[in-house]
Amino acid sequence: MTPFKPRTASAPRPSVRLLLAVLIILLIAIAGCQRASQQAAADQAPEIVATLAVAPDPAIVGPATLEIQLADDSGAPLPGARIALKGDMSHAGMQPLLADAAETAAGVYQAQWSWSMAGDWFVTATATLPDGRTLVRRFDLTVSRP
Ligand SMILES: [Cu+2]
Repeated sequence: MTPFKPRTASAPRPSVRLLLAVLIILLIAIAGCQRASQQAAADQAPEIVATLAVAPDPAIVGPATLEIQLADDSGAPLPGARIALKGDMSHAGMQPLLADAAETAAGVYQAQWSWSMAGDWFVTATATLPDGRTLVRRFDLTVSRP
């Protein structure tokens, strides 16, 4: 037989619960931002030289080819990497452009692309190198109207 136990603590009032919910959402959002910025900063191969070339150049709205070249610190091409490209605009609220670059010659990686809007863009190249390290580089460029 279980004796009746009166509750001494009352349930939190709705305003307290709302405050807790907002606090939890904020904490999750802050954690998410920190993860995103850590990913962007995680370049583990600073001695590798990465260059971006775009065609057409200067960039205009519409179809384009993006080419990343990787070279080691002696200037030799670096083959065998896997490269993912992400294009973001400097203003908020746009879907990023995403593409994988395929190796077309030793150390040369190309992706088909389509600039969707004129303005200031930054392309983030994230490469997994043959030795397992991650290379992250950001390239800023301006896309014009055709
Ligand atoms: Cu835009």
